[in-house]
Amino acid sequence: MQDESKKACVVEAAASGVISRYRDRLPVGEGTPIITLGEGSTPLVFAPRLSDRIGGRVFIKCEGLNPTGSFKDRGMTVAVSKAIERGAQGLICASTGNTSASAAAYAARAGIRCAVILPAGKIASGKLVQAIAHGARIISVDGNFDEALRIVRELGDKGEFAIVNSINPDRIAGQKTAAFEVVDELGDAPDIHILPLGNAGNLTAYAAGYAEYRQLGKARGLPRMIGIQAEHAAPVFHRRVIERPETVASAIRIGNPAGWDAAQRAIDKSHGAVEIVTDEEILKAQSWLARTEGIFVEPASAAPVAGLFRLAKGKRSDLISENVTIVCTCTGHGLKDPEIISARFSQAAPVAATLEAVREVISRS
Ligand code: AN7
Repeated sequence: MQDESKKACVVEAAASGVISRYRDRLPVGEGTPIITLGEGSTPLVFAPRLSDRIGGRVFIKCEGLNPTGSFKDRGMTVAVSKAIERGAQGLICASTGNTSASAAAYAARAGIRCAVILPAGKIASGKLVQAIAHGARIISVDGNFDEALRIVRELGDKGEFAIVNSINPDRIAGQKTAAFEVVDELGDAPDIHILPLGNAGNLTAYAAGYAEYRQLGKARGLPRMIGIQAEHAAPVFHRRVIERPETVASAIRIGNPAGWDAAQRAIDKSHGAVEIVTDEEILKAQSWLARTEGIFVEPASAAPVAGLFRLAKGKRSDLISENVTIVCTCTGHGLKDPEIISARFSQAAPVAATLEAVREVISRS
């Protein structure tokens, strides 16, 4: 009985999600069981004030609106479907938080186990709560993400556990669908695509998606791919491994990205760039975007917005002009990391529950 209800779920849900939408461009076949939570088809929102401020036409790809609140779900639906097809009984990943949240949810959906290896004390609370809620086995290590990923690599795809980090090519395949969506919506590729750079999978995925669509004649050009790193977690920018990366944007607190070479090639090929921003700029951009455009994203996702502010002022400002279309991927939802905001906010003492008292407080502000 239980098995039947599970099957019914899989079939029903396959009507939505990135595999259903872009099946012919993804490595799935007739026999692949589709594990989906309806990911993808996220809003591409025009940002009028951001456009004004930097002098181009800026759109935000709101990837925080995926089922688990980040872009990871696009790759996870493909990686988990393929893992199930190959007979995996469980998933394993290292994570700065979002991959583990996504893996935990898709494992639950598939009815298999999930083990996540996390840098102790460095995971935003919302992401940790997701892994717990979905029933993942959580292993905190006394080390950073790079060390956690090394352990996962050493464990390997042995036994029945499939690795679902972005070193798994099925993840990248799924994530390229975000570029398809951008072109499908804008009618062409943008001039610039800017996004955070952490383990350096997503930038490569977008570049692959744009290249594929150009080959199909759906886009005329390829955007410059611009990756943004946090000042003290910027191995690609500095061209060296950072042993102890630090940033308030815990999602991209990575010192030795697994996708480094591929991302660098994609950046070079597109005449793009890697830039850095400070933690202070990240938090300012996060707050600005929330208050000015109504879009609340996690700190890592505010990094490209901070990067745009820098770009518009700095020596590459020639890249931006009125007719330039820019897509900025905001990779994860602001609710993932509530402490970042709540730490800077102190709730005033309650007032009497009377009209006068409330009026008095409103008139003060
Ligand atoms: C919100 O979850 O690496 O450059 O383990 O969560 O493709 O790694 C997350 C990365 C950007 C960087 N924005 O993307 C993980 C993890 C958010 C993220 C990135 C991450 P990549």
